[in-house]
Amino acid sequence: MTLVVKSGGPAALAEWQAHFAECAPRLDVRGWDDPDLDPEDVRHALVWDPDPGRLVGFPNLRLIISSGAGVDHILRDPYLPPHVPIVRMGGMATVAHMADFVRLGAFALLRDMRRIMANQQNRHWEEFGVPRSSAETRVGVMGLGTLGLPAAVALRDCGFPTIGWSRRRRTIPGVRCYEGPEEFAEFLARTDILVNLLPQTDATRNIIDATSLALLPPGAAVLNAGRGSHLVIEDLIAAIGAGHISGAFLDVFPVEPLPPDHPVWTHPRIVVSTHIAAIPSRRDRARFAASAIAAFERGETPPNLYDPAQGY
Ligand code: NDP
Ligand code: OXD
Repeated sequence: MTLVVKSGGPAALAEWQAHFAECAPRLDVRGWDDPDLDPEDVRHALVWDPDPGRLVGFPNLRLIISSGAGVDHILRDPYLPPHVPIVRMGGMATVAHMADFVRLGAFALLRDMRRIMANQQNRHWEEFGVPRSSAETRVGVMGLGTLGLPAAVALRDCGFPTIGWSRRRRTIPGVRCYEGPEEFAEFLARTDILVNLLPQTDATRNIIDATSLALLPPGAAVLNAGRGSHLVIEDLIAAIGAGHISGAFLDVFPVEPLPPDHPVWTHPRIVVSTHIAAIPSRRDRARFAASAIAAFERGETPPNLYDPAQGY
């Protein structure tokens, strides 16, 4: 069975092959641009941002596995074969990395890490306090799925009073959960640090805009690890300029790589990271992909299946 891989570029292929050889030795792992690849042989594809029109050229393709947790980079292909199921990257490593990242982001916003780093860079000695402790800072997590729910639990366990919001109501001990558009304003009004872990869908595009930012309490901050399309950056910059929002930690952007002249790179109240919130090792991803393929080939429903009806 042939698995074609497009993730990490040609330089990563040998590493993918070595990891799959360990956990799925019967898979024939080939590169995306392998000139000897017979398209008829391809049964599975592990991809990040596949070139539009390429996947439909594998007539026997049975399963697509996203090399990341989101699938927007796959869905943008207008020729995507609609009958082929898509598995989103998952597994404990992705969950653990994201939980670490939201803890980092929440504490960085709480303690104004951007200012600490700027002072170090400028050799500027400044004694400054922060308005509240973690126990006094309410964190609200948007999206309580594979990544958002454990992230909310991790934040709760760090001592932040934590709430969550999702499409359907979730139940998480110690985390008050809100659901749907009708409870969104109440959720925002009780959130000092807004953590976004939503998927990109028609319903979530631009969800953090001037209107929702205005519903956050004065001094609130934003951590966006979902997608760049969730946040209207101009509205965020305006809300920071107006003094309503105290700062932001942004990991994802509408255009990636973020263009060098983009104003957020140097904004004194915004921390920029480069879409690195949850990047499990290739070994972990190969193991997850191999287990999804094995489940699929046994006729079982693989984990983390994309639901076209919901769009995520
Ligand atoms: P899941 O599909 O498991 O969870 C999605 C969550 O969002 C669910 O709780 C779902 O609600 C909720 N949701 C979806 N649509 C809406 C809506 N319209 N209103 C309210 N809630 C909604 O996704 P994951 O947790 O695996 O991943 C989330 C996203 O994180 C990815 O799509 C990707 O964009 C991003 N990501 C970013 C990474 C990074 O490095 N920055 C790494 C990995 C992922 P319900 O529970 O009711 O279904
Ligand atoms: C993503 C990822 O989907 O990096 O953003 O996994």
